[in-house]
Amino acid sequence: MKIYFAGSIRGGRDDRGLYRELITFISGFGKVLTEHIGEKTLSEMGEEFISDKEIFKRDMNWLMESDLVIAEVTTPSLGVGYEIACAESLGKKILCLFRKNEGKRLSAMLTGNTYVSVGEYSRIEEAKEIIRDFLNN
Ligand code: 6IA
Repeated sequence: MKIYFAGSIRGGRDDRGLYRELITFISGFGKVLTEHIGEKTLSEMGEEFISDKEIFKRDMNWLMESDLVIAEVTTPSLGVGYEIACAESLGKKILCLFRKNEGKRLSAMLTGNTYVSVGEYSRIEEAKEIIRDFLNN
């Protein structure tokens, strides 16, 4: 199983540690194509050694190749929103994870979209449980 994990990069890197922990957990179920999303060294400015055109091309290829998409959407990111929309067009299964009780509300484009599964959680253990259920179905 090939899994595309999406998380904010230029939208803000506050949750990078959380992404990393989720990616490690998801790796127990299959190959995570986008392991770098949790990298500590990857800043909001992104990678300097690869052009944006190359990033876009590579990520779109990975998205097409993937079996399903898991996106952590608490930190709003245009790139993650774009990837979710593309994944829907490609007919991929999509799970969005959103941390509740932080005074934020998730976009209605996701909460109102019956194609997308949205899992709300407070603690990371709950997020893992949601992922486990999603992947076992
Ligand atoms: O708008 P954002 O930058 O927050 O969009 C984040 C999303 O777009 C992620 O889910 C990624 O899949 C994708 N993305 C955006 N920038 C990059 C990127 N920069 N690398 C890979 N995917 C990206 C360079 C990082 C480098 C370590 C290769």
